[in-house]
Amino acid sequence: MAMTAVRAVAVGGPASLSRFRGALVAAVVGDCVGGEFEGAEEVPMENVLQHLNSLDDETKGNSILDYSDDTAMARCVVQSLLTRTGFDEQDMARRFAKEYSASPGRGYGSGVIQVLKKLSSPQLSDVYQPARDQFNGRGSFGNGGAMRVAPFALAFPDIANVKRFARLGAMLTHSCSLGYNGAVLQALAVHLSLQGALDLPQEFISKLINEMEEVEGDKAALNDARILKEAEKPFCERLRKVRYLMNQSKVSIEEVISELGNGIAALHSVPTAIFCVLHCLQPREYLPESYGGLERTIAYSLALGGDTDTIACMAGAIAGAHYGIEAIPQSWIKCCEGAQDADMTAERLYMLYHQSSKGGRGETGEQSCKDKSEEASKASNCTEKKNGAE
Ligand code: R7I
Ligand code: MG
Repeated sequence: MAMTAVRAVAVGGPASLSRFRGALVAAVVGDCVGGEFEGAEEVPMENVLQHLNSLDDETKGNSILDYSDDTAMARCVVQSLLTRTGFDEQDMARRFAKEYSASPGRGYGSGVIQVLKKLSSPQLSDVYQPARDQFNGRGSFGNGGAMRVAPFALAFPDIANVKRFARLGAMLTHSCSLGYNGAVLQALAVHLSLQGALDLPQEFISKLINEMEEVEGDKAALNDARILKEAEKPFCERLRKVRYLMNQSKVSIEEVISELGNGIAALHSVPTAIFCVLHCLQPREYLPESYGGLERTIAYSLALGGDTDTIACMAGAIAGAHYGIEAIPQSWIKCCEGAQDADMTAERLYMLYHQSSKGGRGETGEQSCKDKSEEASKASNCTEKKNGAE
């Protein structure tokens, strides 16, 4: 009880600046420190702790852990949202393409590279088309839309806008509902965490399930789930598993991997990241007592192996919005490329968010929302048609 009160003072109330900074910076830190174990099948906790301890080692000088495509694309999202004071698909697509051609070696998924190359063509009229062409016209179900989505939750105070723009932003590269709905789920988790919803974990997971019931109820999602032989409303199914696992007193890493996954599909990583945060709200005997919740979350995400940088990045964004910037060790921030930059841009997102929650967004922003709403239904119709034809 007393510990919660202390934390609440440090992090401030709902949507405090500390939470914005925490979300953006912890996402970068998760990406950078997670790179060490990406693709590993088994990661002993001992190795994770050794890696994290080495970040405190001043004798290593200025050695920096590079960020990967997760952060490279999230930075484009932030810059686009700030420059356009809202969502502008042309601008965001252009930034993704430009970033890829300037720095192609960031570990992009093999499929998405084709999309990014096509997005750089000046002849392209529909920026959603390259993503729709992926995987024989079904679109990618990878977690690339979800890994970069946190800034949407930090730009739009209204939950309907968070869902709408998270989906559209993801569809620029991931047009399969199992890809873009993963992004919607991740954005919802950051949105709720920013409001302080993780103070009541049972309600937090129930809210996510309720929201996703509606999100996954559309024709495109039901159709994709059927074609890909997944459960009806697959993210809801996974979130129920998260709820089951979070209520167990002991859960093995093997069980988490086999129930939730640790792979590059959004379905096998977004619910996993959410579980990492929920599981690490309490101290765990296999993690140092000196660790706070954010450090526990990052360490635990790494110990799952698989797509460690992206799972730690997504878990970091949710946990950072809960614990705030003060919970991230300075030594970790210093070691991660782009973490200090993220801290500075977080304040600008905070201002954009609070400006629009007061209704202060100008004409262009309002108009832009209406246009994007129309674009959303157009994009969703296309997906429905495409799937119907298969
Ligand atoms: O989703 P994406 O941007 O990146 C996924 C992960 C992230 O962790 C990145 O950081 C990177 O490390 O990889 O990349 P995509 O290329 O869209 O999807 C990733 C991979 O998922 C593809 O290369 C495919 O192997 C697989 N995949 C699919 N396979 C078959 N059918 C995605 N969608 C499909 C599909 O529909
Ligand atoms: Mg990754």
